Amino acid sequence: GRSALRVQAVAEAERPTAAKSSGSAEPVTTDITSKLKYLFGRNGDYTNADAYQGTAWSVREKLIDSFNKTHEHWKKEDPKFIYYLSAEFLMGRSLTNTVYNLGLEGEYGNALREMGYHMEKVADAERDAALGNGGLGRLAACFLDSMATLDLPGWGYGIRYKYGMFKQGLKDGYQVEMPDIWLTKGNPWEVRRDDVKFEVGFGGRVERKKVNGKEMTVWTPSEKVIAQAYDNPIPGYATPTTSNLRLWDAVPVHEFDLSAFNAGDYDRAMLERERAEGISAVLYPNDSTPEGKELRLKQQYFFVCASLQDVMSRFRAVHGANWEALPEKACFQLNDTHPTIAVAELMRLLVDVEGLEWDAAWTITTKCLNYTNHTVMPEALEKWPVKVMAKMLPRHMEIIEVINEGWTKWLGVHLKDLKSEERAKKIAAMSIIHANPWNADEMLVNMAYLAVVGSSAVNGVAAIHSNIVKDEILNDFYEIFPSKFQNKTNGVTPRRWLAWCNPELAQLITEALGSSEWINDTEKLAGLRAFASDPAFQAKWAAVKKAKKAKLAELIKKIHGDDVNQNALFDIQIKRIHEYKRQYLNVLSIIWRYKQLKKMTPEQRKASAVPRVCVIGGKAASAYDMAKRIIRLVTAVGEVINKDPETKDYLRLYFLPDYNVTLAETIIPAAELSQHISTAGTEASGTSNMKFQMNGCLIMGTWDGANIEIAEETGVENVFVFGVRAEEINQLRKDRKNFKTDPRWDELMKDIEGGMFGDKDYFKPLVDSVNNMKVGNDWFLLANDFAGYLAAQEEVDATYKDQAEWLRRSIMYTAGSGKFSSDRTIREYAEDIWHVKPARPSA
Ligand code: F55
Repeated sequence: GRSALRVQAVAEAERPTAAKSSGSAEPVTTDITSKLKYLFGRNGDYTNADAYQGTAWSVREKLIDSFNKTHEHWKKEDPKFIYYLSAEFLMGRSLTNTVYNLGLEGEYGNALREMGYHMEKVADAERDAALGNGGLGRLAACFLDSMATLDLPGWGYGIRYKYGMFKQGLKDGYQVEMPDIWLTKGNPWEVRRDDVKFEVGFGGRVERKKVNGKEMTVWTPSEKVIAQAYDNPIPGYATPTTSNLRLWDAVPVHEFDLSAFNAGDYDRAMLERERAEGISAVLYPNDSTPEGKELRLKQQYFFVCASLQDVMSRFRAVHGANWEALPEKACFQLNDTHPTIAVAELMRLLVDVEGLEWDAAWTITTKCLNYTNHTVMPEALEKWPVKVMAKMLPRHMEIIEVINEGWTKWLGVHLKDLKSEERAKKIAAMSIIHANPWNADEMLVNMAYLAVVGSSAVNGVAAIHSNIVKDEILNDFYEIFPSKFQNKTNGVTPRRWLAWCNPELAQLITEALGSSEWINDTEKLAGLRAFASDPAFQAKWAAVKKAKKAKLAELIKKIHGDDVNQNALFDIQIKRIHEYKRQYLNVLSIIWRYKQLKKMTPEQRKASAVPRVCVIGGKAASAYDMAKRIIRLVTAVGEVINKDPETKDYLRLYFLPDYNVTLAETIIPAAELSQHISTAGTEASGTSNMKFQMNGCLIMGTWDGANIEIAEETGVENVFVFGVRAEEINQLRKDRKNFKTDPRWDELMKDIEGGMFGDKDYFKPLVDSVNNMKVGNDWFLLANDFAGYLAAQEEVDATYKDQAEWLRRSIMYTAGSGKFSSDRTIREYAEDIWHVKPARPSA
């Protein structure tokens, strides 16, 4: 909106280095019109979607100018680079982010207005780049924004999925999945590099051969594909730096070898195309349990192999075959275990292709690689059957075997003081290759162990999580290499998640602090504490929240056709649907609230009830049956509550379908209370909690993940904390049989089982999963936290009745969010793990 532009006018005036907006519309309108004319054959009478295309293709050129300048500078300076290897980058939309990061909002805002369009509506025509599942993929996207903003020489490397995260629809209240066809109208934010492509092989055989008198290993793959590079420029904020996300598309080898394509080969060539393209066709939509499918391993190797070849070929162009110096010029961050095959691939490239000795190659490999763990759930740790790996990547399987032999041998020496039986046990427990605990005949490659052994540094993503990594998940390794283990608490970019998605709040903050420097120095937000109890400031703060709530209300109206009370407390839970995240517990508390309201007289309700609009959103993995039942429970409860004439003024529950980055940008600024209620010790960090905090949304949370650090920064007394602590979990799980459920809990179980929300049979497994000790055992301890949760909800109501107190807390949240900028996180990675330094091109 208009205010957004005003915030930026302030930001621009103070920005020392960013491209300055002249604000003059004329050259830009001409350019947009010309793009529409010559790229799309259009002449006037543009829709918003047209205006988007014209604007985006025009902005693209400024972006490429900045990209070229940056890369010329980096080529000249030859600094050390960080390469962020990730199977997922959940980028969302690019237009607004690019325009604002480049400081072009004046020019483009004016131009569009002159042409009769609104930037916001135009931007709304863009499709999300949804090349990720959830937190892990979005974290990678925030990291790229911060790396560029901090002028760090660094690229992301991943896969250009043709179909990203599925689109979620609702049919009769049940989730349905639809393909995400995001590339059909072209993608102005990418540049295909026809000169950057690498061969990637699979299968085949491995032989020992004498090459120039030297014994070498030669892998002859039975199948080959080409990895074709696409560059996605990443603009930093308030800097001339524009870095890069390089994504690989899989194409058949023969497309680049027309001589091999003769008439008789037509159908074989077409089949080969399909097989090749299949590799980068679709993102696996699982956010925790990895799918042990061959194609998934193929995707992982595909992008890792292409990325390493790419980095090595650039290194060689400058430094020749001086591979010992590679760690001084390149390091790689493995985003979870998904790219861990890099350990074996870097060894293969150095030993088999470059002819280095094994030990020299191992030193280089371990110096170059680092690993981030994102989960504590044992079932989420990737393990590939040796059989699958040996067939698809025979040489890599050999290399992993040799690594493991060396590793277990080293362990034997290192643990020489242990009794031989204990030593054998420990070595077996730490072996990278081990039997499947559920099937002794099957051998598995443990990718997390391979990542730890092959890396210099291993980190968790929040303080509590890093401690769990050290003390539980990878404890054996921690005891041997304590200094390898670090914490790097996650962060989110304050550009997308505050300044650009909530320009009204950004403007108010800038006015209060007297400058917009907080946008890349979020510790300055602490200055808001001085205004937390100021009634005049509170009133302005409240007005912004109200305006954002109105926008969300509009969206609810569009989707569900209902008008909601905009004075109600907006209570939000948006994240992937998972038993450990406990959306179910949220629903139970909503049902309980509903029942209490029903017991009251109209006068009582009017006198004491705090109206609430509850929103739940999130996708269930397509094969995650229990998660799909939870979605249906949400919609079923909503159907009953939302039309009950006795309660509908006081309580609503809406499931918002197709939760994604763009939807989050509307929902988060409007939220007053957000739910982060995972069983303690299960959510590695959470990152939406940080986005809500920045936007002045109060948090209802368990003592888990980054909630803990958020509470510490905000003041624990300002956060609604409930539930058992992580240290108690193991004992509580053991004592399950002795646990006495709350009578209110029993009542709710009977209600659902008895058909209060219909679909009795469908909900039965849900009830059993938390209620029947034999079936589900309530693994995530919903029953234990239930009473504490209800009590915390009452505290929420009482606090909301005191609007001055609520607003004070809200301001304190934003004021305390400085730590959770991904700029801080990236600075820590750069200093403690990567050892890369800023290199800023001149403006
Ligand atoms: C995706 C694919 C597989 Cl095979 C496994 C996991 C995922 C995935 O999406 N994980 C994920 O999002 N993990 C989350 O990472 C966030 C960033 O560190 C954390 O904040 C969050 O706690 C964690 O669940």
